[in-house]
Amino acid sequence: MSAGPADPRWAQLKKQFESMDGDGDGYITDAEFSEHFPGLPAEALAALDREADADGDGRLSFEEFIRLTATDD
Ligand SMILES: [Ca+2]
Ligand SMILES: [Ca+2]
Repeated sequence: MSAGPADPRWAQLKKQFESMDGDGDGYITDAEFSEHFPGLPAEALAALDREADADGDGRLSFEEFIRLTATDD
């Protein structure tokens, strides 16, 4: 599936993404992730990175974020 602006979850995800993107550059870095989820262990963060960072640039774009949170329903 692909989420887009027509998807009611899209606005919700966008809001969530922006709240995590501390410096507003459109990418979520490890540092921003751990700032948002202080209790998240480093290995969980690394696993998340491996799964979510599709282009391997070490940060999460909104597109990758959507892919990460997208479910098959
Ligand atoms: Ca950022
Ligand atoms: Ca990336």
